[in-house]
Amino acid sequence: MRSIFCRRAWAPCATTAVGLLLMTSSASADLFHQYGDWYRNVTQPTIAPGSFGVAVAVLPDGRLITATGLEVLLESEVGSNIHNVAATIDASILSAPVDPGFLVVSPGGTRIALGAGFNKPVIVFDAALLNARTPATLTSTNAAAFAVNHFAAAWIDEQSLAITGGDFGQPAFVTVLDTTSNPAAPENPIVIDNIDGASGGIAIDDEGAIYTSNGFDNSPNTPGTSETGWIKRFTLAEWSSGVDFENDGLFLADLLSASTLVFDRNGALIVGGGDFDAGDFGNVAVINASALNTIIESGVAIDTKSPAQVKRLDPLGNGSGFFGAAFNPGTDELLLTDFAGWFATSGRITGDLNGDDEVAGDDLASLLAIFASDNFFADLNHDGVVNGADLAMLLANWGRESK
Ligand SMILES: [Ca+2]
Ligand SMILES: [Ca+2]
Ligand SMILES: [Ca+2]
Ligand SMILES: [Ca+2]
Repeated sequence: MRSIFCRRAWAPCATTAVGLLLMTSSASADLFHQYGDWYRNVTQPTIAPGSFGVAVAVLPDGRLITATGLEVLLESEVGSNIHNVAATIDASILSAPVDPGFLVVSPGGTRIALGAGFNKPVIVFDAALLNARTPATLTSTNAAAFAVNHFAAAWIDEQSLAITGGDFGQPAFVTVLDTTSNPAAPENPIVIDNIDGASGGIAIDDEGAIYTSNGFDNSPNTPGTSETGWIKRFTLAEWSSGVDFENDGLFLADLLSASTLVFDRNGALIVGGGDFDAGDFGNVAVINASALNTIIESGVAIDTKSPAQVKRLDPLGNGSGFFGAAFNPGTDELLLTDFAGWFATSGRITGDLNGDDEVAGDDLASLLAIFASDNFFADLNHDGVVNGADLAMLLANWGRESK
């Protein structure tokens, strides 16, 4: 797939606009309604010495990929919670462990970008290199290391990576990195400038619009300037010609710190982070797709206090935590990450094994065909075995369709 915009001019290329694959919302039911019904624990790899944590992303098939230390790990199968080393970073491109910053997979699943963290590079490589039997060694011949400022990132297509960055106390910005450009001279122009705070999260919708936030307000006492957790949307036409965060774009909501932004397959926007000064933390916020569409198309403000528009997910159940988030396109789950633990909550109704939004005969046949196995999709209570307890859960929801 080629880039969605013309090089140099930042004008949309009509002939390549079909390349956008992100969050194509089907006519299917809304995952939003099921999130938070219950949570399962997800095992994270051990944090490697020298790293502050583990970065995580999800492959299109639902397996987690993670990064810590100088390694990239791959989950052995969907939901296995077993993470095996699938690539190691050679000292020629990175000598100290990743912080890490971020890990993101391109919409087509072919490319991976690993933000190594403060004063470290963004490392880009082909997903096909990941191999748990014979882990790849990432070098300058099979990977590209770009010395670019970064906090969070989102792929626009298989080539272009939108990145939030900035320096402490200075206005943050968004750049778009051409990952095929020369690492010695990266093509990485600023497209959104003058964010009055630290870098926040970033996400791209199916129209190529960029969503980003003020991650930590630089000037909380200056009226008229953006505040921690302000999320704004910039259309493709707007950011392609360069915009100013404070003066341009569409204000969507003030939620948490929005230091994570990610879409699910229905177009709901998942918001992570925390705004401690405002007492807004300890959960992940999910903005329903219809509330988003309404403000974009009609200008009607999002009511962040309405649970029908913005759902708050608190997997720890105690109002604490500072969460990151990812959407799993293979399982329709949200992955919620905090230092205290990782959790997943499903957008599917219990018993809908194939994700077609209803519990019916095909689901029952699937469950019976893999009875006594440890199949992730049929192990509805996640106790490691498919048995009568799971069958009972499926039958309890028989005939149910998601909303
Ligand atoms: Ca401000
Ligand atoms: Ca706020
Ligand atoms: Ca089904
Ligand atoms: Ca079970």
